[in-house]
Amino acid sequence: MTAPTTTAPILRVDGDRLWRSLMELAEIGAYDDERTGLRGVNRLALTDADAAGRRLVIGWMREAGLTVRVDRMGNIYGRREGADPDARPVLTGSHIDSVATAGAFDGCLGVLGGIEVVRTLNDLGITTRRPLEVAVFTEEEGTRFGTDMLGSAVAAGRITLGRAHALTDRDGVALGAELTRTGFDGTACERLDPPHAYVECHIEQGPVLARAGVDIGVVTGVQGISWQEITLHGRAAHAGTTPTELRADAGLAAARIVTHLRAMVESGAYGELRATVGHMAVHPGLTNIVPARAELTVDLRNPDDAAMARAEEDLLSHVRALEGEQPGLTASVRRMARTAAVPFDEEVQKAVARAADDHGLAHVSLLSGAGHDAQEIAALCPTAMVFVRGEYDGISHNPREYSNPEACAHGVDVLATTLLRLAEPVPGAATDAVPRS
Ligand code: HGY
Ligand code: MN
Ligand code: MN
Repeated sequence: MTAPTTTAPILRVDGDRLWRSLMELAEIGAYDDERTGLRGVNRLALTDADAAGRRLVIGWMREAGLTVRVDRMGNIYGRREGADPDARPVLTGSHIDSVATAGAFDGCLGVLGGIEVVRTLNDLGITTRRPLEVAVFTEEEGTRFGTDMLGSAVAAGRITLGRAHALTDRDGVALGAELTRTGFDGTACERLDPPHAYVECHIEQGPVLARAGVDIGVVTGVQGISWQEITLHGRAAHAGTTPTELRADAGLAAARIVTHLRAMVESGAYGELRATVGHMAVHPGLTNIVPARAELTVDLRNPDDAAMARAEEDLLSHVRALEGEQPGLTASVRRMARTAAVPFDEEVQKAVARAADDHGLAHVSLLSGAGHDAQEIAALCPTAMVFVRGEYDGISHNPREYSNPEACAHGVDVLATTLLRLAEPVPGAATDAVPRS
């Protein structure tokens, strides 16, 4: 696809209206976070809070004149018709499901930014040749049903609907049942027809843009992701009477894995590997009983697929070695999610960079440390992302997550201009820049 060459208009959105929408959505699933003293957001996929957020967003889509459809994976699409209804649409969007200790921006900026672009096009009476669609993908975080970018992976065909529906949360509740319970078991086909292009606006969730002193990131791609669940089976025993050499201590084995992962990262043998044990539990979890069982999740990230594969190998052989360390200890490993590094489309990246230049916004190019729906939709069409700078070293998955109103508006301005150019404004439509409100 060639990047749009027209020096088409630049589009400025209404930053205050965008901010109001962000703050209103953030109140759904809000909680007072004791650790930080801040207002956090807990809106796990397909919980009542997520369902309420979905209904609020669908209301805003309809107010903006979008035709809304929900597919069998619960993905929501709002469609703005173009002059050429047969033209493949330009797609934008992201997710509104959150982790349990979220802020107001992760995913939401991309969905509400897309709706704000539509509102601005409506305000200006701009018609585009191509339709424009705004997507809300289901279970992007993967924190409830254990597989991230799930809705977009089903839309792109990497994961089947049946497999996704059968995934269960820690209480054994199946995703398919939750779609039905919340009323988001839509009827539209879950496989997305390839759009013309996809551009997603998202907070960076890291320190790069702030350290570079810029608001905008042109995202070159996403690093590889590997999620595994490791269960260590030991033997419950009395904490006082059981000699050390007779123990099969699952807790000890789990601790050994945590420290081994950090040693792998610090060894430098696996490039820019990042390793996280986000969940760890021992059972029965009582003071005077040697742990019979331990479960932990391992999240590995690496921009280099070969180094990632070697790291996974190293981890697996370490787990196998632990089995020989204590009599009777065994381990089981379950893959939860695995995606290779994904490069984004050069032409779409250029379109984003050109839009930032035309807005007079400095920008840097960078690889995404986080996973995003864009990495799945990239399998269907030319795709790239606009990153928005965060404060406090871009902390995220923490209620301290914060991007200021200016940075959010700048990011969505760049998104709006990029989308407009890709969707091709129909001559005669008002195309002046909208003065920021
Ligand atoms: O895990 C991630 O990178 C994203 O937040 N789903
Ligand atoms: Mn996200
Ligand atoms: Mn996230």
